[in-house]
Amino acid sequence: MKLRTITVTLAVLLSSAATANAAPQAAAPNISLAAVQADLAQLQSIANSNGGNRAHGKPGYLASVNWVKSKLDAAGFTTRVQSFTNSGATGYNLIADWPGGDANNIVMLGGHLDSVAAGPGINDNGTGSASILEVALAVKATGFTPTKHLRFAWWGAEELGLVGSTYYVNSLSTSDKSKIKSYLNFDMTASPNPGYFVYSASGQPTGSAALQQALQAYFTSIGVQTELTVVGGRSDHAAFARAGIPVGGTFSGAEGTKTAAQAQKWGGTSGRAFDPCYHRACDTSSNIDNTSLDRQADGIASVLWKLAA
Ligand code: DPN
Ligand code: ZN
Repeated sequence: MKLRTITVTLAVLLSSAATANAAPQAAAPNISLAAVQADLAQLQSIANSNGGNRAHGKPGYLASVNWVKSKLDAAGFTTRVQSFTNSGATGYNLIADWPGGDANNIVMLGGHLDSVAAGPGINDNGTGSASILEVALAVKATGFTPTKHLRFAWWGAEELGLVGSTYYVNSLSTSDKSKIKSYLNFDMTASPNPGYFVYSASGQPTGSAALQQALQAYFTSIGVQTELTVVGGRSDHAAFARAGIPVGGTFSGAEGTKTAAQAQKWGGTSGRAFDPCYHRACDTSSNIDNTSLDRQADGIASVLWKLAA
């Protein structure tokens, strides 16, 4: 981390020396692992006091929305709760806009905030939810003034079939959709036996080579190998891809088994699932690989700063 910070700082100094009159570009912040972990502990505690889950239609879901929203409101985001009905229950998407930037040129980050009914959903998807929350809060904390407009979203009822994200995309006009130039999805970023997967541009109707490459470049910069994966219709980026919006994302693996070659490059245990607690009661705050959690959160910030500066 330290060496990388020094290298980045040097690169920034050199590039600002080369372009003496250009405005300095802020380097992406290092997202605090402790802060992301504290958010996961909070989501676990919300599940504990609400029957053990944060599922669509259950009180733990709305409590999760209200908690994330309060942190964003306090930081100065413009938040909106969009409700919808599914399976006889009201669901909610939380959308947060950072004021300013080019409203016709939007970079959007999202992940689902609901768990399955079987458990608290901490890796799936407390991790993506907490990571984009801390990246959003870092926008405020660092005084980042992006050229592009930033929008963050926490989706409801993903586990029932991408319901919230699909509802959101369908609620947009053609013109609203065309303003979203990139959608990045983070669903499971700290699987206990982690892989480092980047959504393949060629696997999506509108997978974006630029987004794929930006995510790959971050992992290369920290010396971590990646593999491409085709997530297809398994997470919320699919709703955006179907609407023609360029999508990308990362994933640390679910029920799939880590191969010997993958254990060789990433560590962990071959012949074992990336997340043996996927969709189970044991997907708790203990079901997390902290190295993966830390790298992924920093990577989200790195890519956002590059895309939006
Ligand atoms: N859609 C995820 C879930 O919530 O169950 C699992 C998943 C995430 C699968 C990302 C593939 C990629
Ligand atoms: Zn998920």
